[in-house]
Amino acid sequence: QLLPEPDLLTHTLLGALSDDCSLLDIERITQNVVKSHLETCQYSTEELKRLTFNLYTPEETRSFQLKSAEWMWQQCAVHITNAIQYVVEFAKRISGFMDLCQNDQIILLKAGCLEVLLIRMCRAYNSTNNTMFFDGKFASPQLFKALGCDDLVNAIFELAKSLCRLQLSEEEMALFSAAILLSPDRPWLTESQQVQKLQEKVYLALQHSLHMRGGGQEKLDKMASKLPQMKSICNLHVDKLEFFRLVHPETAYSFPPLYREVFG
Ligand code: CLR
Repeated sequence: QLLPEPDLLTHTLLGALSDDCSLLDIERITQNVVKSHLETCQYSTEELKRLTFNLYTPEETRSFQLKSAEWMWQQCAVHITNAIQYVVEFAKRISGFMDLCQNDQIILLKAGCLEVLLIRMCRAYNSTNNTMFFDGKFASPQLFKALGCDDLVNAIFELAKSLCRLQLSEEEMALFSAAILLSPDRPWLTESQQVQKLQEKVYLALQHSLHMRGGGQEKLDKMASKLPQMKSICNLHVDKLEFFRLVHPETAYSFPPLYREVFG
């Protein structure tokens, strides 16, 4: 065993960084990130809970399935764009993010916003009936059939299911989202050092938060183990979009500009 015990590692990390990241800093960061998350998460948990039994009927589901691929893609692109705007607002409210140069802000958002969306998605997912909140009601994966990308849709629902099993608190979700957004290894960053410093602090805050609730390191490992799944969904989405653009260039051209900019 080359690595020290997880607790020891946490301790060492906390110790090593204590100069520029005290417990007080960690608490401040946690509060800032959680507040930013709650202010920008689009739907409150109460709201989503209240709507749990608002399901698309089989008839409604069928009528979605009979729509054209163009129409369905357009709808989804609009909803995703709307959700991205909230992620941008989340990023802007994370202290330190706006101090980065604009170039880096854009790189981080372009590279990370879908991943953040995928984390947020588990709030909008109901694992008891495998449905997702979509345009006011809960939808099954079959509803998205017209898109012609069952593999992507199924992968998204699978991820939602497995993230749900982790039973992340809003605090854990918020810090996990911020840590992913602040990834210093995104290509073309100009000040990745500064991004890394921010990520380290958020990561410490996440570790601290998990530590407080017990079973910390194990949960952190489980969260980290979802990253490859998230990456492959992002890649699959880009592939599907590229193919769609080839077949329906005029529809793809009328997608919301922000969607085209982020994924184009
Ligand atoms: C994710 C959490 C956000 C709100 C939100 C908005 C749009 C939703 C998305 C959530 C979940 C996934 C979703 C998407 C619209 C279309 C997409 C339902 C709930 C489905 C899976 C279809 C994928 C389409 C591909 C073309 C990408 O706060």
